[in-house]
Order: sequence, then C-alpha cells, then structure tokens
Amino acid sequence: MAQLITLSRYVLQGERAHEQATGDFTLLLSHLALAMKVVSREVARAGLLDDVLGKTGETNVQGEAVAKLDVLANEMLISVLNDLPMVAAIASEEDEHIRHTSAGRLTGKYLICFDPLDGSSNIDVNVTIGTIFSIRRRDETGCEATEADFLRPGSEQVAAGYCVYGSSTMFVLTTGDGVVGFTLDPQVGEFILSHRNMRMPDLATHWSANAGNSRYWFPSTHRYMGQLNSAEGRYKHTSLRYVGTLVADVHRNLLKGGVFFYPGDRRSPKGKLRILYEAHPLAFIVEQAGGMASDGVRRMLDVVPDGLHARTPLIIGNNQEVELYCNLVAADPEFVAP
Ligand code: AHM
Ligand code: MG
Repeated sequence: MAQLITLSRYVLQGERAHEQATGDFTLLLSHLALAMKVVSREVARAGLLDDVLGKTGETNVQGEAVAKLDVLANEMLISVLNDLPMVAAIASEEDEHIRHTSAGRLTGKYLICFDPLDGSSNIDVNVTIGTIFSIRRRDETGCEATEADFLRPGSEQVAAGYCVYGSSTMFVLTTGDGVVGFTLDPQVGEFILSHRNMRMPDLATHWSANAGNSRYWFPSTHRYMGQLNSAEGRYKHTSLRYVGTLVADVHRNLLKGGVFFYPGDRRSPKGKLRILYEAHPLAFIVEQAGGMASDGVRRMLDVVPDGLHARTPLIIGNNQEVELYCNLVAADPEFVAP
C-alpha cells in the first residue's frame, strides 16, 4: 500500500532536519492549511448558500468590488493566524494596513502576506480560484512589526505557497528546497503528498495572457505574442490558455510548461498584479521549480515594493520564454519601465 504523507508530517520532517527546529513552522503551515480547507469547503458549496456568492457592495483598498468569498477567506486566514505566537503581523491584499496578531505581536518571528482569494472575477461562474501566501522572517522581535518590515525583496521569503480550488484542491509549497504538491482528500480532511518534486517541463506548451488588453500593449509585447504564435521551432505546438485566475494559470504552466504574462502597458506601465501577495510568492515557487519570473527588466525576487499594495508587470514561466520577453523589451524604444 502506498505511504500516506500528510502536509504536517512532511513539514515536520523538513523542520527536524534543521538544528534549531521548534515545531513553530509546522504549526504555522498546518494552520494556513486549515484555513484553506475551510475555504475549499465553502467554495464547494458556493451556489447553495446565500452568503457565499455575490458582492458585498463594498470596495477594497485596490478599488475593486469585494466578493463575499473574498471576505470569508480573508477572515478565515486572519482568524487562524491571529492566535499563533510565532506570527507577528499579517498583510492581506484585502486590507489597507498590516495587522498585528493578538498572540505574537511582540514575540512572533514570522510575517505573513496573502491574497486570500485570487481570481475574484471567477468566483460567481464556478471557475478555478485560489489562495496565495508568503512567509518572511523579521529581523528583530520584542517590538511590533512595521510596514517597512514587509517592504523587502522577494528573495528574503522563507516559504511561499498556494492552494488552488479546482477539480481537486491542491496545496503547493516551497521552503526554498524545491516544490512539493499535496492534494486534499476531502473525506479524510488532510492534504496528502501527491507531487514530490515539481519541475517545470522544458517546453512551453501554453502561453497565458489577457490578449483583450493588446490594444494597450507596447510594440515589444505584440512582437512577443507574434513569436509565441509562430508556426516555427519551439512554438510549433504552443497554444493559448488563459483562465483569468493568476494562480490557476501559473499552476497549469508549472505542470505542463508555459509562460504567463500580465505586462505593463500604455494604460498602466506598472501592470496589475500585486508584488507582495501575488508576484513574489509565485516567483519563488516557479524559480524553485526551475523557471523564471521577471517584471520585464528585473528578476522579480529582486524587486523591492514601495508600498504594501504596489503593483508590478509579471512575466513568469519557462526560462527561454521569460528571457525572450526581456530581450524584446530591451530593444523597444516605446517601452516604459515599471
Ligand atoms: P484578484 O486577486 O482581485 O482576483 O486580481 C488578480 C487577478 C489574477 O488572478 C488574474 O491573473 C488577473 O487578475 C486577471 O485580470 P484580467 O481580468 O484583467 O485579465
Ligand atoms: Mg489575486
């Protein structure tokens, strides 16, 4: 019979390999996973319950209409993290400012960023959505964390992960030593190790972008799409897949090979996606799986956000395709750097 390895057991084994293991990291990840199991359950019941689908009528700090499930996922994550003494503060895509936790505001060594529900526009139409998170260590304890503690390069993340609520619910994690995937067994209520060493296949079989924005693109992005669509060499069999949920598009490309790009354009040279909640964690994961992530000019993990909700262009996926985009941009006189 195949060995069943739960997420907690896997993380605990990894933690024990380090000398000063306290079990804190395992506890933190199990609580993040707990929140995602609850969100997964609510997503599966959406449509049956009045309080799950639809908008709240409010607008968030990003200026976007807030969906009820956004609120539920945000509250669930905050509630599980608030009681953990190893967590000092939280930054959520849904909240304007950081929150200090009750249990760990002074003692906590970890800072957590998350996008509680990525792909909000897909909630009400039963298309895959997800949760993305990032874990950093702060320099000192004994005082409250500040916003500045969060405004650091992505290369300082100690772990990052996401959960996709798709045909099954999957939890994907990196702690800087490769990427592993766990699939939720809904009957047992556990994430079980299902993908031991996730590596991006070398060939990009898909490209993913909102081509509806092409009217605003710089000439280099048009040239890029032209190359991805060309009938030659590496791109002979490449086709377009765009879910409109970043984490779902990146997840597919991680498994199948491909590139996702939400570039800067004439309307918005800084792009749409958020550095702390979306770009940094996914860049960490994709690099750990053998791929690359860039804003077109810089390695994404080197980018330092100038605000909690700072945005960035994001080109993420197979090395050759990310490099191709950066080369085209470098030769584009009309390109405006983010
Ligand atoms: P969200 O976090 O509010 O859902 O916004 C981010 C989403 C990404 O998941 C997705 O890649 C992108 O926005 C889709 O944007 P668009 O609808 O402009 O294609
Ligand atoms: Mg998002």
